[in-house]
Amino acid sequence: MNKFICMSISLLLTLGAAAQTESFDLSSQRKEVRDVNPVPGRVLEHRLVINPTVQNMVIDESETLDVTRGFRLKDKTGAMGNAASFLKKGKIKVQVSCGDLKDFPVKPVSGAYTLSVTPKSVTIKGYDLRGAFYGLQTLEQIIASAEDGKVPSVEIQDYPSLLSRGVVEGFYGTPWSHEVRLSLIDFYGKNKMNVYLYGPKDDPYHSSPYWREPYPEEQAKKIHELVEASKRNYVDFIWAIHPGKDIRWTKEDYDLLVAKFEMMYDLGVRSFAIFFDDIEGEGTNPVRQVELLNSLTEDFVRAKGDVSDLIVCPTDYSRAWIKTYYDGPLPTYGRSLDKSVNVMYTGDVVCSDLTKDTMDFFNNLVKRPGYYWWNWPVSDYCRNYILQGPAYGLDTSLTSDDLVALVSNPMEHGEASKLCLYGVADYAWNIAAYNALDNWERGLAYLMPEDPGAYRLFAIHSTDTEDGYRRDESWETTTYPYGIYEKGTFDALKTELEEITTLPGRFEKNCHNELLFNELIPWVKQLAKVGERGLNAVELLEMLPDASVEQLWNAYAVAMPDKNEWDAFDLHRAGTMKLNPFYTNTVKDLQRDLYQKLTGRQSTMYKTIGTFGTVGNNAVLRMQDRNPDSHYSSGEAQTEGSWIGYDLLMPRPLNEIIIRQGRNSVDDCDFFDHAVLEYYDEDGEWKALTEELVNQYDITFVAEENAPVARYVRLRRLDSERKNYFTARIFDVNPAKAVSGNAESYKLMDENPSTYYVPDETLVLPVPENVSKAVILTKSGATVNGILYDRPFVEIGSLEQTLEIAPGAQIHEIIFM
Ligand code: 14T
Repeated sequence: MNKFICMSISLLLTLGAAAQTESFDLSSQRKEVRDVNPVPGRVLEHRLVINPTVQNMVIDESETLDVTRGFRLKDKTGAMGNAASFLKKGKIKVQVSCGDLKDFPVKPVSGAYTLSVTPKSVTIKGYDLRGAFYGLQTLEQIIASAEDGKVPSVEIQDYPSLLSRGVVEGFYGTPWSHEVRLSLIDFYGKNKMNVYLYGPKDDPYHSSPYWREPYPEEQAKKIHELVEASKRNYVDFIWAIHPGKDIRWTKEDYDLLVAKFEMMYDLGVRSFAIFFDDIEGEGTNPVRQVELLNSLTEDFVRAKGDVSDLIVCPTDYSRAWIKTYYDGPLPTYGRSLDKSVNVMYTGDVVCSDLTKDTMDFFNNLVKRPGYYWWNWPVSDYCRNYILQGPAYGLDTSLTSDDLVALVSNPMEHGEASKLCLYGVADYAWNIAAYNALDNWERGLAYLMPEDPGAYRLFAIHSTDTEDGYRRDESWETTTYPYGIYEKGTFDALKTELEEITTLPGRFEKNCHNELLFNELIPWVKQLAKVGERGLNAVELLEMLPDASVEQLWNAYAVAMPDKNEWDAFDLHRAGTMKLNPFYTNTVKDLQRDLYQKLTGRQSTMYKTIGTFGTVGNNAVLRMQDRNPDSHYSSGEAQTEGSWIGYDLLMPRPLNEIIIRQGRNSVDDCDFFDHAVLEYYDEDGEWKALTEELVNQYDITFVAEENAPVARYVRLRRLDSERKNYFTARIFDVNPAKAVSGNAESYKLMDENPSTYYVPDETLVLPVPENVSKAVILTKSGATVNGILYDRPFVEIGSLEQTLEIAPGAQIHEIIFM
């Protein structure tokens, strides 16, 4: 034994002493669902539903205004005609004016207003035109809350927590359509958001290759229309440029950039941003970036006089890679960037919670309060999900001293992002009062008033990303592990699953926003499928106490999804935290159980165990499929003591272990660059199978003679600076051998009924000696020795010298006994 092995073992003994009881403690691995922060807040009763939540409001229920009498607008601002068009013509006077609010307890900031509803009239006073406009938005919502045509008297004083609140269209993928953008701009106005930062990564005139070029006429016209729509909604349309991929720090490129800004100015744009995110090379030079921004502030912003302060997204936009030394990019910004320039920041990592700690860290470097870019509900890194959960992870003790702005980067599905933005708007307007759960409930009713229950039932099961920015999901649903059924246990779950299967029909009938419907429906349909599979799981669990192996396999196989169904699910994943795992876990345990009952032996359906919350996910199968093109990702950073491995279900000789770490074996960052392969021996200790492995993606262990026998194996990380995720393409223990010429045919006799193989030619298998029958577990039967067995569970009592299986059958396992 070399000294590295000795060292690693002694290290282990000290670290792991507590866990080394007689049997390895698996309780932490048995949790049904990984921990994520729960959604904060609680549902409230609202007489008036107003979003965003107003700062001060006093309702007097003893008096009411009869809104059916209609309204007559007295608009002293002269600018509210359009904004007040929701008022039905009639008698009640609505006076709107603008100006000083110093007699009221409101912050004197753009957007502040007061509103008074008495039994006779309505009065709105805005701090500015935006404030007057916001007063009208509040009034519209008050009128919509009328019961029997009446609303109570109410006094409101209102103003925003943050000066800038809104959206950055900053994702990769298909930019929003013009129609969706216009619909969103109206939504911003209604929800008192005042920023629309235009920066879709895949607009070539925003980024390379054409950031220097004018927009083609058709697109220029549309941008002008967006500017106009934004004005009507008191939204600042901010046009961003992303020049860093190929910018040269020359006078020529500077002039071209100014010329592009001039073109955008001519289209009506009055606010500008420069994004230096996701670039490498010359463009990242912070000294040059600062020179550019300072010059632009002088020569363009100040020279024009009617252009807003610039906004920059630095290359160091996330704490994960921010360099804090003196010459680092952000300290350089902090010292030399013009104080008027706002600096964007995404928090601790790319997609992360907004906290006091993270803002303090950033603000201290850039010497100004940051402009927060919240990477939620963006789904460009997980495009097969549609995120519909509550907006949470936003610290409600923050103030405008901590951040100047909050902009959310949404999904490429603009309409389906509104539910999340309803929360972002609420938080940014009134931080201290923000109640994530209550906001979400209100948002559902606002966006699908015809059937909020249907939207809710879909949304509550479509929130998490599995290995991205984790969000709580299905938090009201209880699922059950294998084998604990008692009569009555499943009633609530069954009822909910049944209701889920009806969702596509309910959306077709009740989701009258066609754009929203089109965005959601692929996921709604897949969730309905999850519901059907869940009902099958309930049925299997109910059968379990009394049914035979044959009956159970048949009931499972009949409903078993085929590959096409799983492929379709992978494109539109929903219910991934609880509902889908309920089915897949039930089925996995059933397969293990049936195999064991049939053969008296444990299957080779090893359980993945380890320190990562994702080891219970189905994604672990991607390192058990022998396919180097698919991989499992931990979805969370590795740390000291991270490990991943298998419970082999019983002590087995460890003949061969094959691991391929990373997404490739050359330069992937997501692997253990210092590790050791270990087994848990009968003395209750982890012992090394290899020496310490440094920078080794490909690990192959082959026992020489006397293979060690163990129930558990693992790859454990040793000392390392690495903070990346862990990924692996392959992690196999004692891989089974092919039984025919086709490599995939190992699945026929791998003692694993979850894998299957469909032979494409007649399969001839020698029958071993001393066996009296064969059981073939199939999806829908097979032709064996010329006889058609048309049930999934195929039992052959009288055996010849060979088994001849006709091609085309989906075969999960062949068992001789
Ligand atoms: F500018 C930034 F603040 C930012 O977040 N940039 C991109 C953004 O466009 C994208 O939508 C977002 C979410 O995927 O993350 C940033 O893009 C990344 C970040 C990464 F860490 C792209 C690849 C990465 F590896």
